[in-house]
Amino acid sequence: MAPTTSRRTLLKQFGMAGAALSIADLPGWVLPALAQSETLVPFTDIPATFNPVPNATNRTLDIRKIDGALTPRDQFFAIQHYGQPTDAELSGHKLKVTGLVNKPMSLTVDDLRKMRPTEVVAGFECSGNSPRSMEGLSSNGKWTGVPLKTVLEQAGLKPLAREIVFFGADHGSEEIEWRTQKFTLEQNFGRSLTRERAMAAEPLLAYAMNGEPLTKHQGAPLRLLVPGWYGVSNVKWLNHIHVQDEAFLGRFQARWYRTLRGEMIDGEMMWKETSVAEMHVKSVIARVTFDGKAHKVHGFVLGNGTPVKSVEVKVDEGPWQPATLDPVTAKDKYSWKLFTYNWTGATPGPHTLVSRATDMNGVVQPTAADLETKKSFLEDNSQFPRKLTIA
Ligand SMILES: Nc1nc2c(c(=O)[nH]1)N[C@H]1C(S)=C(S)[C@@H](COP(=O)(O)O)O[C@H]1N2
Ligand SMILES: [Mo]
Repeated sequence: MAPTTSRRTLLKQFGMAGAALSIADLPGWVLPALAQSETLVPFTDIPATFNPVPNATNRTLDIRKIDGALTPRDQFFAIQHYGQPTDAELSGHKLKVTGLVNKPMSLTVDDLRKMRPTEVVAGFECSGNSPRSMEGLSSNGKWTGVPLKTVLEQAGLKPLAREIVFFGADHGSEEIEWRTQKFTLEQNFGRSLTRERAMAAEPLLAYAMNGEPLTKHQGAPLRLLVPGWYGVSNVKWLNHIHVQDEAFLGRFQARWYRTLRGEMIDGEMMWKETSVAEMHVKSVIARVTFDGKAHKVHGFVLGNGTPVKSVEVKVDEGPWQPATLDPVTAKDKYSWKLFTYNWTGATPGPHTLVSRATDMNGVVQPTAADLETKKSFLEDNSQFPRKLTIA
């Protein structure tokens, strides 16, 4: 079966969407689509309090529902710090380009639609995604838009332009402390990219996902997409690009989205604070199914676009065993990569399953213990051991 064909679509076509399943262990969860003979083996590590509430402003993906490469738009995870902007704030939307440019601009999404479109399949996760959120602050979409570079070239960056700042229509009151002074000021959500990064081929001004206009959750009518980077760079409800010389030090650039970690340099521990940027390679076991004979482990890998060399699965204290990468997503640079592992000879009783990914540069997904010197919780790409019980 082509990995891009949704199993749900197939089930619908054959009128089998209502296959009988035991829902006893899944309070508050929508059931994933399964082939008629398959059952879902419930994880025993999902806290009773964990509930993704699919229609709230914030959304967590139920990763057990992943049944194809693209996350449907009503399931795509959603996070924002100031809530969604109001419809009034979005009406008459324009993208302004101001600052160190030869030609300041004001573009409608229709203006952008008239430019040559690009498509990219790109998955991302919030840098706060971790086992605590059952790794559900992650999704994968096919994005359509105009390369950021095209618009910046039309505006013409002046020689002094070094920092490109992106603002959303959403805003909030920020307390800014400076030594003994405190200010409360209204600010829009803002993130920046260096000139070099902004002028690279990948960043996209996206107006559609999975072939349909963005929904409000995804930042309609326009968002920035920086393939290979953590979610925070993908500014939603984008309405203003400001070009400047100095580094942008707004809250979501310079304060909230930083990671503090210790690094041994020349025999001494150095404490580094870095800005959240490219994703670190991570694999996650998303679901386990049973077809009456064998168990199958399904999962995904996210990363910065470096090809994935291998994914391995370990059962209890056994050896690492190779999993199979889905060949289509594996070749799609910024897509998440799907993998499966055939778990044969599962014995009755409780088990722990864990996966780890290794990229072509030899970077191996760390264990939680390996990340001990990472003090702040963002950018947690640790291996996620999953627990279940075989009947
Ligand atoms: N305008 C705006 N864009 C934003 C945010 C925000 O608060 N406001 N949150 C960011 C964060 S922290 C994440 S993880 C991603 C989530 O994108 P999604 O909601 O499409 O999944 O959006 C980013 N873009
Ligand atoms: Mo995020």
